[in-house]
Amino acid sequence: MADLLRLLLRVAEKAANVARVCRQEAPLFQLLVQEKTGEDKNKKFVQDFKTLADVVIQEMIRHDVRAQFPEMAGFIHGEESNKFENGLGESVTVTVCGTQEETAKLLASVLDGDNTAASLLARAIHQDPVTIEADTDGLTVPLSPSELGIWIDPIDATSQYIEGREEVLEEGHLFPSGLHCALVLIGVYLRSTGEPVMGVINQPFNYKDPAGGGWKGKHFWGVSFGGVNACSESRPKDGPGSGLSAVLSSSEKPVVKEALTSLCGPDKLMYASGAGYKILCVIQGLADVYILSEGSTFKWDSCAPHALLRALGGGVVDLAKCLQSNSGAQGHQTELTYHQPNAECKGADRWANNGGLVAYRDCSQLCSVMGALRGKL
Ligand code: 2IP
Ligand code: CA
Ligand code: CA
Repeated sequence: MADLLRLLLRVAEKAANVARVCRQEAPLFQLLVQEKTGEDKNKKFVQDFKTLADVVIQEMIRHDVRAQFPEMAGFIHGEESNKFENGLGESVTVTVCGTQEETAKLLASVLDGDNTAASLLARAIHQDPVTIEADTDGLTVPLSPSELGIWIDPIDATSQYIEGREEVLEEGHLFPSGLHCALVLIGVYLRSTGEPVMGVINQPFNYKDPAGGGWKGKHFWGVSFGGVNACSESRPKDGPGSGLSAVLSSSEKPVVKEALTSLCGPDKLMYASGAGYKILCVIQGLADVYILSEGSTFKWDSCAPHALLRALGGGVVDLAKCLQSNSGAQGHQTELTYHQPNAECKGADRWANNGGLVAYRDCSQLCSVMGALRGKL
């Protein structure tokens, strides 16, 4: 497991490099944006963007994991399909080739023959990233790659990534929107039960080097299985007597906003972009809970940050199931799982977290939220 973790940290850093390169090269970035259509469209947005960066990153992660762990090959899933239609209406299957030159050639066909852009991208894909230090010493988990599957969201909060507003982050503060909301999410689950056991999050735009070196990223990881819990983040300390704080999507239903305002008070209710970023806020203690009453997130959004929350003693539950269950909020039956599709749905919706969700660090806080929402939805 430590081997897999080290690989995922490395490949997530490569992914972050690709995401940065795509933004830095303005003409490249313009080329990359195209609209999603058909069943893969995330219903939530009138316009949802699929970028070549997304497709390329996902394929790169798939390629690197498959190379080191061939037994995982059929179990590396992600948000994107590897079919990309270029400006000429030609459909190209994006794959990462054995060499940088071959990859550049293939990408040039996607990019309508733009060799400069294709070479830039191929270089980022094949470049060795800086070594990522993770204190994984002594991390022994009795799981083999043949028991595991992977969910990838190559870039979460695409809209923020595309809009590209720059924020200077301050320690201990949640910033509602901006480039920092865009995250690379790689989650690992157990094929037999669907429980999330490992997660890697890379935030490609964490801060801008004041010396002009461009954007620098930050990474986070967690492992949680059978009594072993390890995480790059430590459990935030709760302030004395400070009340519950919550983060929501700005498009959340008024009834949920009202119930949470009563529970937390207006000052402790916050809004932020990005499903992954909101769960990261709970991991970092910038909010205590994240509540979403709609099925607008997917397995690839929640798997990685869910594993980190579990490593810290929290979790992510299915809100609808939790509201129905008589046993209260506790009990693992209501935690989100990652191995089974919604059989009645089509396209991306097969993997939607249909019942909504609540991300939490502390079970008693989850109970308070359920108490406030019961009978209201
Ligand atoms: C999106 C993204 C959005 C989120 C939505 C996700 O993923 O995280 O920000 O909506 O649920 O599916 P909101 O910001 O309102 O929570 P992607 O950007 O990968 O499509
Ligand atoms: Ca997403
Ligand atoms: Ca995405």
